[in-house]
Amino acid sequence: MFEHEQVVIRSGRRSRLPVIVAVHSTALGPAAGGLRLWHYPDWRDGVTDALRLSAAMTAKFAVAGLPSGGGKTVVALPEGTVLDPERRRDVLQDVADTIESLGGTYSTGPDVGTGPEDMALIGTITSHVFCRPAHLGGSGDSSPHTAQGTLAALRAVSRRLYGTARLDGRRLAVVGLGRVGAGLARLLAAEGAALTVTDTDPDKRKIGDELGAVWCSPDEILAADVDIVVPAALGSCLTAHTVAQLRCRAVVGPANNQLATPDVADLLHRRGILWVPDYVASAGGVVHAVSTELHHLAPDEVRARVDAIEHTVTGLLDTAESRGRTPAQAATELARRRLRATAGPAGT
Ligand code: PPY
Repeated sequence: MFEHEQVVIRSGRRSRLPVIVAVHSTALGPAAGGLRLWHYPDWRDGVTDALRLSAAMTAKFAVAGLPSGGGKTVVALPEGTVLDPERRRDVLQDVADTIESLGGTYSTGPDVGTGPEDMALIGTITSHVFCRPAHLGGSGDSSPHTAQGTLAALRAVSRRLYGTARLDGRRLAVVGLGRVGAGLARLLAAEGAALTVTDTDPDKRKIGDELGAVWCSPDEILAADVDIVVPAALGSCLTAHTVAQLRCRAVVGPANNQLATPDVADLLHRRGILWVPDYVASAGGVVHAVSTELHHLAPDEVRARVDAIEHTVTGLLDTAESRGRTPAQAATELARRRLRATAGPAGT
């Protein structure tokens, strides 16, 4: 079933690359979601990614209790493409034109492959952009806040499984040391967690060493003997095959689209492994951006909203337990309920 409100696929005027903007829903408010600038075997794979990621943004905002809708932009780069600065600027301007043409229905932000400087450039063409650097009036890099929100989710899970929200001495495996993963690993190390880490980029081993973490190869880390696995790399790491290998009690992390297919949530449940939906654990970044830039909250109020992810997760785990559901089902039902409670797309 096609459930998106609008999907725009355009060949960029300057770059001639496919710019894909998927607006999944504006039922709760104007849509937001980052710009993913990434390689795909075929541009159609970029469309599939945009469709899934934008739907997850709708659920992310609904469960976080924010009045925004879900969208995402993907620029599908052919495999092996390296963008020089000039071409990168062309791509970003093409994206900005497309967003501007949507007239505020959708605002973009950072995602895999983009950051605050890219948002600054987009901001020269359209005002519908989050996370520009602070000196330009934006809320800056969202990744520390995504990491903070994931920490809040981990506390809720720790309390449920071990009776304490403290993570010192807890064994965690962080899969991926990009901006969010490395930030989260630092927060966890500072708290005294025993870390195992990995990344597909061997240079990231330095970060692990700095934190006193055990390095593990990417294809072995999911089977590591740890308490909690924390996916923080590109999506779809949870498959029937990898779930069978897990030795942990929970999987909680900031990576988007962790499940290869939705039924993998049931496999995790049947193995007695607690999985917090990615769109719940990863909400800290958008919560920070939207609360700061749209709702103009003070920094301590914004921080309280990010930390409230702990209560959201606790609530979902309670509901799941009392109704005999998985946390994934409890989250889907909460999102549906909040979306049903509205009249329809914004402005109708
Ligand atoms: C996400 O949370 O998946 C994002 O897309 C990041 C983001 C951050 C801030 C505004 C919009 C999107």
